[in-house]
Amino acid sequence: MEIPVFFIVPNDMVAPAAVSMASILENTKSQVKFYILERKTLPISKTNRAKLSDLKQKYENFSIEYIPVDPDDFSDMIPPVSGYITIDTYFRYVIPDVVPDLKKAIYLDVDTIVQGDIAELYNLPLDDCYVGGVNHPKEYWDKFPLFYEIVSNLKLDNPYFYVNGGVMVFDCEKCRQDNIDNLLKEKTRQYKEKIKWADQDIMNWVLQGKIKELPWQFNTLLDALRKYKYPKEEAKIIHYNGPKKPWNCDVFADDLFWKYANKTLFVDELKRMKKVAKRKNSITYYLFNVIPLITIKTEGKRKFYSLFGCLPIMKTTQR
Ligand SMILES: [Mn+2]
Repeated sequence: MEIPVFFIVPNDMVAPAAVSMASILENTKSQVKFYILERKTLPISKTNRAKLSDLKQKYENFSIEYIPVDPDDFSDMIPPVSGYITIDTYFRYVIPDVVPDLKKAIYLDVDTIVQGDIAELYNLPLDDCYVGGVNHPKEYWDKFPLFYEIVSNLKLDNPYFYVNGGVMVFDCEKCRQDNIDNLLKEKTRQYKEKIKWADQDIMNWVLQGKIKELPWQFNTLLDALRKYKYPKEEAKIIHYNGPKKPWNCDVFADDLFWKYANKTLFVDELKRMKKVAKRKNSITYYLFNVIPLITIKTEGKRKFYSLFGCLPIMKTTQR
């Protein structure tokens, strides 16, 4: 049995994708086939391809196929609200179609770490559904006003079922039979003014009633671990969702990310990315041009002020 795993990878996201791939391979004995959906207009560089192939030095149980997707096919779909999501997110729609004989396939975001056996996810029954996904933590509905606003805007039959798009399993055969790819594209164009979270909104809304709920362990969001204390050891797939990533700042449970990053040729690049991002988010004012009087660090909506580069004095949160 070969397990098909899809990633959407712009050339500047190859490094995190490699980390997720290494984590999969480290924890399964199954043969894995990676399908990398790349931008036709900006394909993955030769250097990056070579660095990905280097995973062969450590793992034998995989192969990679690159599939170019034309972003122009999605250009009339409105760009999603959150700045860190790009138009490539819509590439998910084509997964059931691009490899015609696939029965079933897994999709993963590049910001995931798989610490369980990927075969377990692949073997979960989807019953008669088009896709399987993990619902958001129940705490989101009470404690996250923006989330509540976005989800209620969709007027779902069950307003408490809205799966996260970072980990999905597709019944490709069934999707092809009912031409789901086209339906999703059509609805995205039709309702583009209404949707906030891109294809995730559309899939939850268009496919409602035909989405199989998968256990939380297969897509454990960062907040579930950090704020709501879901046990980290039980998470089979950790999803560093949101704008803060292990490669742009310190985030909860990023030790796991770096553990697998160390198994790839991308580890130095990732460390560099983080350094650059941290520098960009920090500004220091000097007294007499030599004494670092005050440093302001920005992390999302929060700002941290410190004196002399080390004494924390104040924290502000923008609402
Ligand atoms: Mn993600």
